[in-house]
Amino acid sequence: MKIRSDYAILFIFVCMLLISCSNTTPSKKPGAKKTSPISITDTSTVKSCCLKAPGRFETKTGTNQTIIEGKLSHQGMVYIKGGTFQMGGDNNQAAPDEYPKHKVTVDGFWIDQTEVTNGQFAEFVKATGYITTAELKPDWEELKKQLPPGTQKPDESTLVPASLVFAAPDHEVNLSDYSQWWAWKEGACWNHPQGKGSDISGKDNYPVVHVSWYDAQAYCKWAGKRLPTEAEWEFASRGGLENKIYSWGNEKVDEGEPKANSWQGNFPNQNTLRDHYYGASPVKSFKPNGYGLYDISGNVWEWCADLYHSEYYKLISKIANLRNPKGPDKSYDPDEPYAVKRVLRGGSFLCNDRYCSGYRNARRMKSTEDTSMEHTGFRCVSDN
Ligand SMILES: [Ca+2]
Ligand SMILES: [Ca+2]
Repeated sequence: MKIRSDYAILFIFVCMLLISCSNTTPSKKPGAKKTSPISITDTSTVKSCCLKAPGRFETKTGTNQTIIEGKLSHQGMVYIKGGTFQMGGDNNQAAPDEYPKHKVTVDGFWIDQTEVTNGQFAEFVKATGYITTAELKPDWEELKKQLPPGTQKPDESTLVPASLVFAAPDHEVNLSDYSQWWAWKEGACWNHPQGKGSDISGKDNYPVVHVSWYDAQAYCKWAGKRLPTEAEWEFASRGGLENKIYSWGNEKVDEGEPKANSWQGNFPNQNTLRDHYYGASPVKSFKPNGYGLYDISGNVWEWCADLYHSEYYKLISKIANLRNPKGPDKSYDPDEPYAVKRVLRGGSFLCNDRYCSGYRNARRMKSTEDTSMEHTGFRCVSDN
């Protein structure tokens, strides 16, 4: 079981890096405006620093590439007229961070009808020469400044450009242990999604994955757009329906016709393929929601602009006439209290009711800004 053992070591390493990265911010964070109407202070009373979600680590060079703001095109976008809605959990699957449900107003905005595709991301890379976070070798001299004093250098073999790839076990596993189905894969990145030797030939219309929050921000800037706020994303996902669990209504995800690319069967070792897709599907493979948005539920998780704070709704819900909230000004996840995290929404091909039910309108996910994974992508919005 040498491979498993290596993974365990690596995950511990990544965990250490996540913790260590908490107080360090890259010199440039594209678009990282923090204009929250409230201030949330750190409530670091949580003792545990268990690794609850795999993450990568910050690489300064990955965030310093200059991207010139591009000219906006509304091709492939739809305009959503603003409105007021109830934001937050709709059923007993909701996690504590989805409560309380609270009234939010968002102004109108344009939004991509689909997740950003490989073809679109390839155009961006071709035009800018951009290098994604996953393609950069970690710099130990930089990393160790962010780790507890005396931390030993990990094996050189782990300090390589890499990303997190789904690796299904052949047996049931403890769902609290992510390392059972995530592998740190050398060479995995947006155009080599399974690592060296893999490619995206014929997959121009699949969502781009293995992109960090920085990568998503860079693309948005190049496209003259931005990432959606969490409130905009949820308003868009609801598709004009009120207080429904899913973007299509309340019919359970595995009843009736397949409505989103998710995981059917026993996650993560058995997939019945009821929706015909084991991994990501081409965008527009499932019906759009009421606003004409495809795969807003499922397929790949989508980065939002907002920082993640587990207590955010509790605090912000006390504000009357809440309009265009932009998230807290400080990140806090009790699972990893020292990590700076951003919100992700919508679930992925790995979600099912046994596990995360990520395809619910209100489900909140979070990850460090430098994390890239096989099930994570994004879509963009613009104000005009
Ligand atoms: Ca599927
Ligand atoms: Ca999606």
